[in-house]
Amino acid sequence: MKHILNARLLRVLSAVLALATAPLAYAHAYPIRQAPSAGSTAAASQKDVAIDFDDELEPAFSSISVTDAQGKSVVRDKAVVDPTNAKHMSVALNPLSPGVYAVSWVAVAADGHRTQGHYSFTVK
Ligand SMILES: [Cu+2]
Repeated sequence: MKHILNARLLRVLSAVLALATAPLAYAHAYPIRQAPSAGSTAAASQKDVAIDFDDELEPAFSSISVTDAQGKSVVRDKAVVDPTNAKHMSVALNPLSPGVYAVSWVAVAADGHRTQGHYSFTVK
């Protein structure tokens, strides 16, 4: 009888633990604002792609790549995490010609968790 009670107690304890640690899973960094935004039309004068995240980023492991329809990179330099706002990452662009551009980002949050995503925008 005693071992059955212990098994039940263990199950309850592990359920409580799972609930208690669940919020940590949401500490990953996700974009809250993208400029240009997904599916939008940008001007050829667009100078950069900038993304604001809901959590601070680890600059060494976070990145943004931007490629044209042929898959050719159009970034001027590596993406930079703002030293005064670790939730903001941007990358400077070469002059753009009309076409569809793909943005691909990787964000490593301060807790070491990695998120990634991609979207496209159009230059008229
Ligand atoms: Cu996390």
